[in-house]
Amino acid sequence: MIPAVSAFMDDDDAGIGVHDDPAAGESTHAPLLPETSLQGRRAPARQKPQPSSSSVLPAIAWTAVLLLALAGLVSYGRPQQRHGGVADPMEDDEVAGAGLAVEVAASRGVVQGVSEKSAGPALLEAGRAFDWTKGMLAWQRTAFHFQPQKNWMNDPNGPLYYKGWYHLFYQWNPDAAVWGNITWGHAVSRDLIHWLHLPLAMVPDHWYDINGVWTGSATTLPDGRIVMLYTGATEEMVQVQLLAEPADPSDPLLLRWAKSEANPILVPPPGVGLSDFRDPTTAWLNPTDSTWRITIGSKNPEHAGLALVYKTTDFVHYDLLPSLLHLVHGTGMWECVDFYPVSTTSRPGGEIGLETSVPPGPGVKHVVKVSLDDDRNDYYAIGTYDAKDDTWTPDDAAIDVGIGLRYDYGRFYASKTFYDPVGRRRVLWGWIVETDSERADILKGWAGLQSVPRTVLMDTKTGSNLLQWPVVEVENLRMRGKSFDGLAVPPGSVVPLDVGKASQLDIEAAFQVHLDSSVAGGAEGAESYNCSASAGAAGRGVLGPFGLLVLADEGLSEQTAVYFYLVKDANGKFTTFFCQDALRSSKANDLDKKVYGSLVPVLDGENLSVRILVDHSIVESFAQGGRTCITSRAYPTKAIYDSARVFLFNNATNVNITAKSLKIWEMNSAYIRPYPSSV
Ligand code: DQQ
Repeated sequence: MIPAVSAFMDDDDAGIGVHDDPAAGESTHAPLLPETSLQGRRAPARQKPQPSSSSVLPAIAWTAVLLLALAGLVSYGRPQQRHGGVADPMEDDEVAGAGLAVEVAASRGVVQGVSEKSAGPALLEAGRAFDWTKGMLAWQRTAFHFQPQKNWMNDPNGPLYYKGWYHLFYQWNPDAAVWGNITWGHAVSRDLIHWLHLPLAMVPDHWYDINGVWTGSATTLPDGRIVMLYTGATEEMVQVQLLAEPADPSDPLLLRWAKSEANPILVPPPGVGLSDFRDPTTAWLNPTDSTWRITIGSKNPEHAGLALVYKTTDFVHYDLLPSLLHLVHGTGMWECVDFYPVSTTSRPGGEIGLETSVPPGPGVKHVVKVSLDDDRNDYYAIGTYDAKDDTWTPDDAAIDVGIGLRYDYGRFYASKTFYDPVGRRRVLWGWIVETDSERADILKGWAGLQSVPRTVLMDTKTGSNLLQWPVVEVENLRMRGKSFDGLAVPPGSVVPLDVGKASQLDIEAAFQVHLDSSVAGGAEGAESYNCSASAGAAGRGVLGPFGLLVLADEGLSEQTAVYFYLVKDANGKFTTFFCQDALRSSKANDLDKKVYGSLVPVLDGENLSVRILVDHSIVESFAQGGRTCITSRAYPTKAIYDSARVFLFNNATNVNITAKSLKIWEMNSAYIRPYPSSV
């Protein structure tokens, strides 16, 4: 399932050179709704919708979808004109907030029972507010990441596949570009890339969810029915669990949702805080008694994060089980818990994802993921699910959930997976927060992105981490590609790469590190480096940093660096770090700019490899086939539109690097438009 990063790494003898990639050029004309492909790299074959007696849309709805598709066909096949028609920043250099008092409210989340949701007013202290022009702000909107047409978006909710369509719901504020008034936005796709925005799925209209239709998950029952469980914030700001089902199961678009008469189906149990009880998971069948289980995150008075387990047969009545699925001291409130099986055996045709109810046993481990409210990062651990007592034990307690591995070492939160029965894969979405100020969000009129959907698999080579990789359909957006083979990057050098437009890119690079045995190892070894505490790409070490600069201007006054940094210890052992440096990503100061990153496992004989998706204000990076991932935001003021560039760099003092292979594709824009009736 994972596209082989090494597919083009074998041509050892390829000389230094730059050439257009002919295959890449073929995929310019990506599909429109309603089409799908799991092949990647090529425009998929056209596929008609397949209505069956149980899946026939009302005639009007189908007509509307087809009209929309036709309209899209006319406009597609060339990079989309976007950003409100602003083709060049210099066209629109009017200062966006000129003469406008932009009110930034104090924390709303905390008052309403969840934590603060965005970079707060602190970014505006001491007169840091930058004069963003309309052109700069318009450029920040992404081209192939899912985002609503306007306003605030946070967590992905209830992803599912139903009668030919992928459904994505999300936390949305219909009224403003800041968190609040939370409803469920809804969009559908044939291929996880191109989306139709649908009418709101659920709005706060009952006493039990009047303060917010919060996060939830979908379960597909064996007979095909969909059950949606979600959290409601009541009139009294109590967190309760709620049940909804499609009002018309024959509608593949699932336009209308019926909230259960039995709501609320769960209230906080004794001993659980009224605002510490949220985000029910997808249900799984316990094999010991063939009844359903769900888990819900919470915390105890000692500040341990924990996951409660409930048993149900009908999704209306529930029993709280005596044991917790898991608890970790000191981790605080667990939001958006996710729990799913992964296959630990490698298969000749490629690894596959597992459906949520696949029971524990040989070749199956279970992942627990939690979103830590304390630090707003998503942590996971791999372990064993004991179905007899509904408990889970991590493989390695030293990297237990909440204290060890993260899905992403940048900005990635409140994520959720679902099992895609068509692709036989587990797909992950995460909410990518803004790192600009709320003032800028209000000026630009939107805030929040979803990551590209990622397949999630066990890394059967290391046996100790997951692999995340953009779903293969992303490759259908690749247009003109360029290959650069065997480029030498000596210490202290910056190598420009002529790739044309550089705001929408898919980059795959493999580096050879020419290690000289005379390089002395440091006494502290791996302890001596920490991406976040370092000076980033500007800090020179013996064996790093080296990698790529994206969203850089010609003079390198703005740049986002994606890089490796090697450390050799006194015993000659190497440790590899993978980092992303946003410190110099923009000249503007009203931004939260950091260096992100962590260790990345590199096995004997492996090159260092990275895939980078650049999409305007987001840079998503995957090292070593997705063992370590970093997503950061960038809001350049100069490196935008035609001024965005890409460079290789090596800021190490004592190591020669060869970019053994490097491919860079310009990416088309995804087709993300409203469903006609929803405007
Ligand atoms: N977002 C939702 C909550 C969840 C939090 C509210 C995580 O249900 O815990 O918008 O970002």
